[in-house]
Amino acid sequence: MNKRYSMLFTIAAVAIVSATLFGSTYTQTQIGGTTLEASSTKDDLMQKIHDMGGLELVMPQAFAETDCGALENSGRMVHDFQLTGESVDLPILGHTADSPKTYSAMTFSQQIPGPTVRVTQGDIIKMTLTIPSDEVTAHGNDMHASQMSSGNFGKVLPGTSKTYCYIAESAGVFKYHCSGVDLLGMDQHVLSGMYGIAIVDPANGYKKLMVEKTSGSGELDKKFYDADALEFQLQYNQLYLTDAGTYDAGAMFQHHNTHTVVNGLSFPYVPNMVHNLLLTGNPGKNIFVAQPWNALELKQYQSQLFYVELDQHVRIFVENHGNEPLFFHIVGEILDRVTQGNRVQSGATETWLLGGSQNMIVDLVFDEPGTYAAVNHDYAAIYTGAVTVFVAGDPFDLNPRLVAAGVIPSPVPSYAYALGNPSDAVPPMGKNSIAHPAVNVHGMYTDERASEIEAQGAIPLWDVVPTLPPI
Ligand SMILES: [Cu+2]
Repeated sequence: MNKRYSMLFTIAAVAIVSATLFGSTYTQTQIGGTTLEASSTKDDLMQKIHDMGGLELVMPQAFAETDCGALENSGRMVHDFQLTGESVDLPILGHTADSPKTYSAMTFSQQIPGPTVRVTQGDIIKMTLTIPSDEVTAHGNDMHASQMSSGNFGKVLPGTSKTYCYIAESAGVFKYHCSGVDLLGMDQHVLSGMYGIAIVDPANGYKKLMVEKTSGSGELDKKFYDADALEFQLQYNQLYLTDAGTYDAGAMFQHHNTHTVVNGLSFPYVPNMVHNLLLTGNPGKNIFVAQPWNALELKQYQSQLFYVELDQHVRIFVENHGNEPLFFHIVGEILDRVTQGNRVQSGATETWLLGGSQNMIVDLVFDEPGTYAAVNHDYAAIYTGAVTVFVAGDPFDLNPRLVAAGVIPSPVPSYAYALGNPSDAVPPMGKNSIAHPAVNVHGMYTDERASEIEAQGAIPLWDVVPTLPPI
């Protein structure tokens, strides 16, 4: 394939559904600040506390020690976590190279979601938020992995930076998000893109995965998989936008979202023209119902797929940043284990529910070659973007063709060896991580950020694919 193809698929169907469902824009007045004021006075409150016998505040160590100097010299591992707060325009559904369609995004470090920080339970996270002097607003950072006074999450003004340290005492997945300008506008900042996760690996590592199977004669058998796993991260949210691409608070208050985003994009992990070509011989013949990010010119925004091996332990870190529930389901699969914090919540379950600001770790194994779509099993969410396609093994028998074309030297257990997995879905390596065979540049990144991801070793498929021999 030696020529570039323009966007080959119009998203008319999606646009029509979106326009029908979400065309109207609410202009209802926001709740005023006065509504939030407590009705009792400070003196009343103090008197009540006195009458109760007073309060004794007992602060755990992680809560009390927010001084970086003392923590940095404690002998614990310190992770320097540097973030910037920057407003930029980024593409939305319907965007093409010829006809740009963008919205007013807010980012941590020019990417949505912000960078993932990964540590081991008991380590110290040293967070520094810097706001460039030309940024239009102040920002803050509330990290749910911390246990410290909310005063630390206050506003950081343009041209300044702020640092705090804390011990990541609890294992699990934890959201971090902009706290607005001392809470003001927090909804706008978070729903415009200022969110990310901290992954805190358990001090003793992850547990083996046990999967129940029945043998040929029908008796129950247990199969154990090593704790090491191929890992992905999936972060869910919504966009509430006006036609002009600005934040629509009225729509938010009515829960009328305009897009559902997974790692910052609607429909980010569905087939693209390269998959069309490999499977049908025709880059213009779509193989999936919605392929909105379907041209090499879209670079880091061109959709990509997740590739896993058969009989491989897969671990997915999931966070729901949004206002809507997430009914996490993988079509054709069963979630072998669901963990929240460091506690197993369920095993062999079809769907698991996450409310706003909730997370989980899903462990599973794909047994059969095929394609599997991870969805928010809410139809409104599916049709507005919550679809992630996993491809397990070699269901399309591409190995002989890839070997014959010289793309790979010998058959491979997953297409990740040829095309890589998307960079925005691959968390940093942790205690029990299996390295991905290759990673491609994909995500809601600015061009500048995409260049940095590429410099770290991710493959720019939009440059590489046109150089490949006929397959
Ligand atoms: Cu902000």
